[in-house]
Amino acid sequence: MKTRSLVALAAEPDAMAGLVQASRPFRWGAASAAYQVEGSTTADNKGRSIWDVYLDDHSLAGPGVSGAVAINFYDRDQYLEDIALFKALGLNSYRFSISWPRILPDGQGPVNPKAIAHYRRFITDLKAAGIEPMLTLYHWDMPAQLAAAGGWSDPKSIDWFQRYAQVVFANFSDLVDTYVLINEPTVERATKQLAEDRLNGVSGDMQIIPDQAHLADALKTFNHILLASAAAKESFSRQGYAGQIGLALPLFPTLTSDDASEADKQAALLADGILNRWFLDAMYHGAYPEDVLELARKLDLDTGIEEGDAARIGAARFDYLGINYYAPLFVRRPAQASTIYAAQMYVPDTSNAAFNGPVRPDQFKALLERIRLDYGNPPVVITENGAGFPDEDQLVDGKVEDLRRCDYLVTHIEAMKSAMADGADVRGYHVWSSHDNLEWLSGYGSRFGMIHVDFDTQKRTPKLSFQVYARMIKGETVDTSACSTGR
Ligand code: IFM
Repeated sequence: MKTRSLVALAAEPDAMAGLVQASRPFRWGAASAAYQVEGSTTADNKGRSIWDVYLDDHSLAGPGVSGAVAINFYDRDQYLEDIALFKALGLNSYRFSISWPRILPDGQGPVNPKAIAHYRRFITDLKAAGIEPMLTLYHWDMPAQLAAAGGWSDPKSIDWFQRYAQVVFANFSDLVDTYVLINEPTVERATKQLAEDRLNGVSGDMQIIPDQAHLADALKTFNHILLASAAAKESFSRQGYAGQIGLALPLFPTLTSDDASEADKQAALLADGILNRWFLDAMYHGAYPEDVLELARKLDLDTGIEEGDAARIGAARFDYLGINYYAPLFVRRPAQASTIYAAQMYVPDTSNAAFNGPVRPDQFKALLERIRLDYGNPPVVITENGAGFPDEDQLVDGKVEDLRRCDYLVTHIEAMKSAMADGADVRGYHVWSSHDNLEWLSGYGSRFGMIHVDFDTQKRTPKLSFQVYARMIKGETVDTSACSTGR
């Protein structure tokens, strides 16, 4: 059966398999992040994060929109009910993040024993249900003091993060063997830029591709994040812990329209260099991409990058590549642009666009093929894949028929399997997200979950996508006809 061969394929030994437990079954999972689900933002001596500042102090997601309750996932009674749902769904993996300002309330020390105890109990509860933890150390909730001191733009962030990672490894290594160090550096940067723009009264949409004015800080930030990750991995290895360490990168196939000009194509290539190859080339080739470096030289950017930085990142040899895939990015050079470099993302007219872009499972397969062919076929875990659509997720007669999400999941899992059949070394897949939750600056209006949440009562209702994903995990052959109304 298809799914059995998928599992066998995923477990097949190869040159790098010593780094991943060859006997481990394929991870069928779902994902979430602390600030988006936990609530209880002042419980157990938690410190503040930049997101408490953005939403509670400045109402950047709208009046009254706050992470103070979210989906109440910090509450043990609540999360035990949720774990029971995960078990019913058939998950054997759950990716979640722990909150840096809970563990180290001021960002650097002292350690908060209540937070450690909370997460140890949560992980123990997950494992008791047969679900392996995939622990993310950082999913955007930078401690407020560190954010005020410059966050990832400050080279000291490398030491801040390394120290935090050491605390995490020391307190969880007996329970956890798979870590995601940092989630989506490029999207975090863009989201923070949007937040800062709103604070400064500048309107506009999120720009994932940094513009010329923000490029120096973007490249500096990405370099610090990669160095911080290398430093954490070095500590992990030095201390002799066993396990797998990676990052979750949001990778974006960059596309142009059929009638693209040379300038549009150049813009798309540079966007690919900045968003994708910047990370992949450093991690797998030990060098930053020459076209982006050349642009930085031409623009005389102060990136703070030093000789040997990319080599250190390559030498860290991360154990697996975490990929967050949602959609490709269409890129063009704006007609009016006067700067040397100008790359603008846009969403082409399509009836099939989700919140995060056009629905293109073919591009998911192409991305996995590219990783296999250009980067030596490293072990890959899909750390996020999923979708939300306007006007979906209506609760009617106790049911939520999220037909488009269901279709998205079926077609993307098929695309992944097809890439695996061609040899891509994919070891796991996590749907974003298990539940509807707090979508950052979009607040509670953009739902991504397989479990509907009534944000007033906290009532959970598994959606159609939950039922269909459960069937796929069981190994049933499912096609998109499962995603029709009234079954
Ligand atoms: O909700 C986010 C998540 O925090 C990071 N990846 C994309 C998701 C959906 O937009």
